[in-house]
Amino acid sequence: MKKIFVLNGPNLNLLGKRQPEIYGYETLADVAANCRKVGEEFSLDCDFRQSNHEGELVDWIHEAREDAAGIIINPGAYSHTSVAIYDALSAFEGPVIEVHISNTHKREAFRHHSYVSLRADGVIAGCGVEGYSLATRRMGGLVK
Ligand code: CA2
Repeated sequence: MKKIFVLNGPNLNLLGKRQPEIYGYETLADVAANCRKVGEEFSLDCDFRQSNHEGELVDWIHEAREDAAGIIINPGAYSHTSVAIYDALSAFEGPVIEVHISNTHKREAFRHHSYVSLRADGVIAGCGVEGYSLATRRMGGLVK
């Protein structure tokens, strides 16, 4: 089994509890269970985490340099603001896939730019929480 990190940024702990018209009805725990299930098909051990704190996400990306073969990340609003997360990901050598549940390009202009996309090897947006399964499948092909 190869370990991958699946990292989630601020407010994603509210998934399934608020704004279902944008983010759907599944909770982050449902998403984690599904990632683990899909991961097993590709011999991936999904280490699934969420934080509301930029520095904690940076620390986890540093940890991934030693412990993870790839990173799937939904940085939430930090996608649009965080040079620190971009810099941390740039120091990670494995594949990075960025996931957004909503289609950020169909939303407010401030969501159209992502610092993380400058580093990501793949970007999935607007596929709902299925984007995490798609990203896990893709990661299975990249780290085998
Ligand atoms: O579409 C996405 O996955 C986003 O990364 C979600 C972020 C948003 O700032 C990005 O522009 C796009 C927001 C996450 C907030 O998640 C919530 C979920 C349920 C209820 C309220 C917030």
